[in-house]
Amino acid sequence: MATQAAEILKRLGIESENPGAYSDEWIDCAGEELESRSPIDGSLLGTLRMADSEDYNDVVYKASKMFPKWRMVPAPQRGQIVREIGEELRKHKNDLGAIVTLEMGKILSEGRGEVQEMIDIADFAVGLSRQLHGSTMHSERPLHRMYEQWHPLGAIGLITAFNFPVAVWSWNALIALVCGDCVVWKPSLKTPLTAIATQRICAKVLEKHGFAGVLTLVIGKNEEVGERMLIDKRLPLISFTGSTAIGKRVSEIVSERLGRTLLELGGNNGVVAMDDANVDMVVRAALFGAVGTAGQRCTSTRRLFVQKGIAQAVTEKLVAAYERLRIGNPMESDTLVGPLIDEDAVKMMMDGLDRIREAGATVIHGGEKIEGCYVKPAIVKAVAGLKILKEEIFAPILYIVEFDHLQDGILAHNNVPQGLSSSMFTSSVASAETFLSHAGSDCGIANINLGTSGAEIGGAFGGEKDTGGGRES
Ligand code: UN1
Repeated sequence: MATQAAEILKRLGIESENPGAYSDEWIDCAGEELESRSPIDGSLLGTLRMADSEDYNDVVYKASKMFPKWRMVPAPQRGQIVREIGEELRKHKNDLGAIVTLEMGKILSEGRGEVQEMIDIADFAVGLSRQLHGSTMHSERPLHRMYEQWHPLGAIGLITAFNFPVAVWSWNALIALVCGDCVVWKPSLKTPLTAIATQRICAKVLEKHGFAGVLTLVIGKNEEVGERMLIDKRLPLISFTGSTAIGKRVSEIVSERLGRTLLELGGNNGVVAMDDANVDMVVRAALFGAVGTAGQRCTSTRRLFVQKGIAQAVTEKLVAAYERLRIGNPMESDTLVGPLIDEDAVKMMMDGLDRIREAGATVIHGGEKIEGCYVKPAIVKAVAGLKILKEEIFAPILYIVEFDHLQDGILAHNNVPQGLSSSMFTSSVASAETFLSHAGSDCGIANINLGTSGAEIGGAFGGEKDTGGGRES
């Protein structure tokens, strides 16, 4: 793998040592050194020097200084620049997708899929750049005209997570760009090289047009960067993807200064499978939803509620499908499950399984450590109402819970603090409509006969309750 990785990194301009921030040019930062190691085999992909608080200040200063200039560019022209960014991303799709896989560990088709999402959102943003409509209304005052117009906010702060190191950036950044905002990006410290590679590709386009500083990057520790962003009045909006616990803190601190937040926090997504569902479809969707991205999506399926009549068939088929899972190197095309992000994540999963057993649920398949960051995805048999079901464990653990009637299924499904994504499998229009109605799923996203994971460009992405209520893309 070493030579393959080296070639990909080189083509993306990643060196063995890299600068950790970009304001309107790359900055040789003064912070600590950070190593990026692949979860695939622990190999060192590269190092970088992180930003300290002065580097951070420099980045925000440049982005804020660029804002008055950028906001005056007509939106359709901003859109043309985003179109060029999309074209550059098309050219680098395979390499950028591969670096996502090397650094984050998701399988190659998912790594490339993420870059495809960036390309799609670029296209979407180009269209939007000619459609930043506002309404006009009749005034009650004579000879008076009244209309709404959307204005840019400023430089916005964007804090992204390791599990979608590039797609979520693009959902926010490329839309921000057509709206006339600048972007200060703090990526996860677990995927810094992916961020540097993305920044290299996209900043070049802006530099060419004289707009260096519209998209900026600052990689640094929470104390030096993350915490400063929250209190920084120069960043009127903070978009944050991550855990509910940290998201609450983000919300509190940013609201304290009357800033705005866009939060995309924990999910604990459930599928409700009715007796009249297509069993094979349920099995396929639950499998992909639970083990895809090794269970590290905020949209991963974590709870499968099955009506009594098909419970046994679904369980048996699912166990059989788990037995055939190909777990291994995510760079190889026949692998379905790659490693978890790091050994801490493995430990978190094992601790989670211990607590699940203590709570009285039964692990009926998998759940073992393999080696390094690799694990066997687990299936757990549980009963509705168990407290641990309310917790998001960020690992491939799927609960199967039986229920009797539609209403019991929906109640059990909604009985968690989180509210991101949900699905029902049924052939009954009445059941489907109930699930989609306000008497049904309480999540931001509700699907019928389709799994919980996966986001589609242009459909507002986000959740209710402890997921934070924000909408992206
Ligand atoms: C998807 O399921 O395709 O952290 C998108 C996450 C989300 C993105 C999920 N922010 O998993």
